[in-house]
Amino acid sequence: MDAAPFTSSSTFKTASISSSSTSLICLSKNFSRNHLPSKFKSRRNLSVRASNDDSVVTLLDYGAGNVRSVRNAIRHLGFQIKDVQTPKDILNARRLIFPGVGAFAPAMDVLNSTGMGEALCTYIQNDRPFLGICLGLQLLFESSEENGPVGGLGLIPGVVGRFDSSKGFRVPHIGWNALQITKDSEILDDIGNRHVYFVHSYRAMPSKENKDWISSTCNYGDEFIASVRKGKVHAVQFHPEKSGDVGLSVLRRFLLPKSSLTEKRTERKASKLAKRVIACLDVRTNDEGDLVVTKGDQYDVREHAEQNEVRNLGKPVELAAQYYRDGADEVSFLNITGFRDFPLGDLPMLQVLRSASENVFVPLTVGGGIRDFTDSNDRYYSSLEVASEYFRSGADKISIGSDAVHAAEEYLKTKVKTGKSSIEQISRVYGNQAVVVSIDPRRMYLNDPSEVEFKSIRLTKQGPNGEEYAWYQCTINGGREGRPIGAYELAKAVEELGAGEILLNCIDCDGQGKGFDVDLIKMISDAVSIPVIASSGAGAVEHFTDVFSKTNASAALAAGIFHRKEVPIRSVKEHLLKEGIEVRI
Ligand code: 1PR
Repeated sequence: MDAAPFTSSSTFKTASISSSSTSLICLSKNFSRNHLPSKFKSRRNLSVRASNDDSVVTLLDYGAGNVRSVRNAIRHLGFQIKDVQTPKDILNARRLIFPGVGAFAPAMDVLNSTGMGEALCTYIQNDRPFLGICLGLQLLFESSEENGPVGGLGLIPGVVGRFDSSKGFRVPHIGWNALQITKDSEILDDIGNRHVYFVHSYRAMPSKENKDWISSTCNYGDEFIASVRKGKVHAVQFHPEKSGDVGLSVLRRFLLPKSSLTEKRTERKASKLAKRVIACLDVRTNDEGDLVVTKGDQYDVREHAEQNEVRNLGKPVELAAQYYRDGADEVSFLNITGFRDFPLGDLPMLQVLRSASENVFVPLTVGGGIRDFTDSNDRYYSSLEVASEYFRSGADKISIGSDAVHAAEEYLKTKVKTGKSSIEQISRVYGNQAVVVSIDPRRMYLNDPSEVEFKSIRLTKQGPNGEEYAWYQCTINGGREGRPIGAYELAKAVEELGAGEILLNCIDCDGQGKGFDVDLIKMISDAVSIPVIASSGAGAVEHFTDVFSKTNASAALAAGIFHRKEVPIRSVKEHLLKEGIEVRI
């Protein structure tokens, strides 16, 4: 798994992707510099010849999706990129970065069918500078349980397995963790006790057979391998390109190994997963035709003055960069009129994403209008195509609103997973960690839970007429239409369909600044085993402590308080830390 698909942007146009995968065991358990498997010896005489240009980084992008952020990070550090076109480019690389994306089996298929796997093995065997990222680490192992068992490159002993969600840990593992550094790794020297960003459902485990490879581990239910290093060969399970400054320093240390960058690592105990603080930008075109960040009051984004204009709180790219600098753990863009406009026609929105991803090195989510669509020329676009364009433009995750409600209703009616819903299509290709479902529920008060067929809860604060219960009705089209499905039923259904995360809004609380709807967030975060992002209503730092201490939310998202500069992100995090809640600083 671990992000992104096989799209038309494939660098290796000739690679055929089949469902079967052949194992490419290139090195046995005893990795040695002089041993090359006979399978490869007989096929080609591969020799490694490094190119001389110091400013060039060779990138192995086998076309499985969004490596734009890796490209952006490399360029940001002042390097140029040479894309691998043939196996020879791998052998001739001066330094090679392999940001594995997509699922294990199709990745191995591409490596096998293009000869890239063989070249990779030779390159690594010759101790040439290599950095694998995420799946780029997992592929070095003998095999993976993902879509398998499937054979890997076999350089490192061990099997890549799935996290065990039965232990109460949410899978995918999404978010920021500190590492337990076990040996000098050069590239990790600046990390110390700072957090790095992970997003994966599969992981490799330490064993005595692979002990000499491991440079750091991380604890998430199990202790898993966070990075490996042998000689000049490095690989990390986390995403340096999405880990803010600390991640950029990992890349810089790989690209400039001799640089005398400061700060040596400090020992620390492995941390828990940090709670995330997310800045959200609701984006739409205003009446002058400019794309602006707006903010609703219970989803009403128009000023209540005579002109009735769309509230304009700033420019999307500038605000995203600002929030990144301020310490946001993620930035979300919601194209709030996407339900009526066709997002691929919304070129400014795609441009916003492209520009933002050049300077924002934490995860970017984009939502709005992700659904199947037929344009005025009768050209049909699948939701997968729409999402792919967002991914290519720099999104790490996409968020589905209205279409997820339709899919869940259909699924609950038929109990059949057709494989055709946007959630299923996109998660199948990009992995479920890339698919967020955004829920826009409205509180419906009840005197008695038996009044509705949907799950209701006893409220901590009674309704306006003394009601003690409520159910949460899902809406579509930006809260304009209520649907016959509750937030609880929707959350459970979309998890089954393959969503990897839930963004849980609440129309009643949106823009009110009176705190999150803790009752709702507790109900949903207890019901599913995927991460839940609490949203709507933040007005003070205490509201974040409240939601994290009373619910199982993995992240909290806010918009208005950040846009109006009422509470800086830093103050939120300092407060959480003071209250003993782990966050990334
Ligand atoms: O239905 O797939 O096209 O997706 C549309 C997306 O746009 C959905 O994610 C939906 O939540 C969002 N959306 C649609 N209309 C509005 C609106 O405000 N009129 N915004 C809207 C939803 C809610 C939050 C907001 C939090 C925090 N915005 O994202 O940022 O409530 O606000 P606060 O901290 O100020 O309280 P589709």
